[in-house]
Amino acid sequence: MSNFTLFHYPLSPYAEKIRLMLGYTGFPWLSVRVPEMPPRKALQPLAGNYGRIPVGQLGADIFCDTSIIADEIADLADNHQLSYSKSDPTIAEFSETVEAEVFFPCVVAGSSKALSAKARKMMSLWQLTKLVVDRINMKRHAKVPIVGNKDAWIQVKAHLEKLENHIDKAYLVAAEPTIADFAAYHPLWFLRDLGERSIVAKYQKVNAWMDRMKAFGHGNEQAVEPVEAWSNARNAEPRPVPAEFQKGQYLNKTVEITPNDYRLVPTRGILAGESARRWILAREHGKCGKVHVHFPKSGYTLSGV
Ligand SMILES: N[C@@H](CCC(=O)N[C@@H](CS)C(=O)NCC(=O)O)C(=O)O
Repeated sequence: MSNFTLFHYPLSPYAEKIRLMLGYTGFPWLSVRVPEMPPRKALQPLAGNYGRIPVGQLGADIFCDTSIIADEIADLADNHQLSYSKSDPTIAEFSETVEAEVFFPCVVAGSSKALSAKARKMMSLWQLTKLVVDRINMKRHAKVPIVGNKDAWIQVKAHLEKLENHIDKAYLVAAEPTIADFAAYHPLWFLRDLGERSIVAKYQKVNAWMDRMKAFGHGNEQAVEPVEAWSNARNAEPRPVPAEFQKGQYLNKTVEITPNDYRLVPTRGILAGESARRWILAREHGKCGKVHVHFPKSGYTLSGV
């Protein structure tokens, strides 16, 4: 049993990408529910100030960003088609594009009355107001353009048309799901299933593919409190860092890693290793002991302190 743990909240599309991968691969997982916005007390001991969701955990190794979490799940499931680093490069590239080009347009277009009603059932009016203010601030400080309502709809429509013309198999690139399916699914899930926007139903192949994806569900999920996740970290050692990761001018030095696009909050630690695709930060906290926090290089910047 892997004790894979996911820190997430129900309305998060990127978390849905990973929940669905866990449903598809079928191994049991531990679920820590976190608030919809920082501060997230469950995560601070493990991942410092990293401000995005989801975050994954295996023992004393913590994984930030779904590109890294997906690679870990692919390894656990021994299914390279689910990995960004081990699947065919054209699949990995397609996955990154299909997700990046439509995530914010779907979030903007999916923000409907139906979504507000769902959010209202999970949050008080005060929390909901705080969430709206938080997201306005997040967008204001973002370094990527976030589309307005009119452009969002234009881009969503163009995307749905492109996808409808693309689909000629059960899944986007093969008869079995690959990482491309999970990357493409979650923004549309926000639009169709959370926002209840009817536009997706007009694209029959896309709609049927989404139904096939949705049917994987979330698998064998067990809710746990943060203390259990912290104690799992405390009772484990970080995985050994491979010798080929132990290089570079910042090795063993204090550094910060910051997303390049939004939630530009740095995570500080000592660089324990780096590969072509990831950085590993060593951090320590009384609640969880020593942990290694893994970040992708793509989309993040490392700086010396
Ligand atoms: N590149 C990141 C993006 C993650 C992301 O944007 N997550 C959203 C939720 S779906 C987020 O963190 N929003 C701000 C928040 O929840 O505080 C990944 O792949 O994990």
